[in-house]
Amino acid sequence: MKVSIIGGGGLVGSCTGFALQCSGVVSQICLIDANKELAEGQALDLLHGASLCANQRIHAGDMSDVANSNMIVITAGLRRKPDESRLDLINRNVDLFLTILDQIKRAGIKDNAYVLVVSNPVDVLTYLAVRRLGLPSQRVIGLGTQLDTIRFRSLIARRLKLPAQQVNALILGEHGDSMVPIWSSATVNGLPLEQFPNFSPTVQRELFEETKTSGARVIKLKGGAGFAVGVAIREVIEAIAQDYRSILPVSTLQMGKYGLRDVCISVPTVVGCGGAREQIELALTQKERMGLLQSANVLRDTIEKVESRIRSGSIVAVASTTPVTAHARSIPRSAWQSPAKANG
Ligand code: 2OP
Repeated sequence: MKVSIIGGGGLVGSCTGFALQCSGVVSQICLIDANKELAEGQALDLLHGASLCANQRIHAGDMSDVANSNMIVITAGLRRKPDESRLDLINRNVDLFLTILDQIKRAGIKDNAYVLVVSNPVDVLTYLAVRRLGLPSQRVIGLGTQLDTIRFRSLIARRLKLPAQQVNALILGEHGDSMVPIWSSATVNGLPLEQFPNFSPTVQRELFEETKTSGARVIKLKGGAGFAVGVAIREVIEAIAQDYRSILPVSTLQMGKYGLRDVCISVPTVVGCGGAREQIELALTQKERMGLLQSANVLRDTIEKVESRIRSGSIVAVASTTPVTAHARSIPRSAWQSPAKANG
């Protein structure tokens, strides 16, 4: 499997490359970036470790590499500021993302390729990719709450002094402020988490808050996520490459499960050969189900605003052959937010 990482010179993209190298599952890793020299440096640094990791072809490339790629990972985009929500980021990232989508189409993506969207706000950008790339929707997947879920499990393990790999707990919904913790099915090696010592409603609240703010905290401390998001991406790619049919909380176009349609959001999804093979409707508590619906409403609302901006021509893909720049024209938030909210 040839994996091309658009934004591969950056922190998320290069950590993804390293995670794929350490797992040895894919045969080729290509790093594409607006900053060509950075991509070359990251690829060379990875290559230097090949003799201890895996027999892979690792190199920097450009958008022409998309044409024979089996998996295209899009991590390019501007990072949030510590106090900025992922949805706030959309007014800075959409036209950059549309430019990337148009460049992928111009390069000629394979009909049986997969696209994994990581750039934020990932659910909205995944929806745009589904609608604009012309691939079957199952082959366009957003990282969604996969990263939030592994953070959630790791933080639960640390707080309750449990083995991290035996903690099973899900975050569903938006990869953002409206994400939903699914405590009702949380277990430790099959045993209900809520029966464990030191587990309490206060611990629940604190752990979820810590999970929800993890992205912003990492941005504040070190500028942005890298290691955890890299392994989160690797798990999705491995599930496809090996047809594991893993059940992962990734963002895909909803077809009716949980009453959700025409929105990309994270629900438990069987991921394997073909991409998102099936969405699984879990029995959720009333509170969890309401949280998921609310999350979908937040995303639908933003998608509608973005689509009307695209239709009005205020968000345009920069149709250019020059490499994607990482600095997109901003759309004044007030331009697409209702006046009442604009002062919010
Ligand atoms: C995060 O939560 C990059 O959105 C990603 O860190």
